[in-house]
Amino acid sequence: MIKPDGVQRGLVGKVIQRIENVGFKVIGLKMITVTMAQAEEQYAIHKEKPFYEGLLEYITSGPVVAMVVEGKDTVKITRKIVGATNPADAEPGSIRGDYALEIGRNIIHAGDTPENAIVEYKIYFDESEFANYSKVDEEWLYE
Ligand code: IDP
Ligand code: MG
Repeated sequence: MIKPDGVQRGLVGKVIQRIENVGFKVIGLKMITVTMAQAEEQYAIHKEKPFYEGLLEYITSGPVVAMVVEGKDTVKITRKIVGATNPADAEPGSIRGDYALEIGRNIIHAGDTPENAIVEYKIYFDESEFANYSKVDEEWLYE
């Protein structure tokens, strides 16, 4: 999910480009404004954290771009492309390392396990919305 700061800062194209670059297949994509109920569901594990209220305010503060992608080791590789939670610890070359300065304005959200990714996409997508297609580069991406 490209968070409200990513949208406001005009980084939607750049972020999606990085996800596409490695070869992932985008199967779901939409601009939405996260409701408070959806935000509470997405960030339920952080309910007791001191930053929780601010996090809900941030993620609901403007439109976001929600995206579902498919590929090999998608969660592991996406987390590397995204970079560490705190941009100060994120490597140059990662999205957060290249475009963000603060942990509370870190541009992008990504599921941290395959199980959580599924739980999270269900907040925003019905599986019937996913595009079912093959990409022409697949035979050169996968051995
Ligand atoms: P992640 O986004 O890298 O998975 P999480 O630890 O799951 O990181 O935290 C969720 C989001 O909560 C972060 O992306 C960030 O926006 C926000 N957050 C995490 N820790 C802090 C903090 O200490 N202060 C402010 N916001 C935080
Ligand atoms: Mg997380």
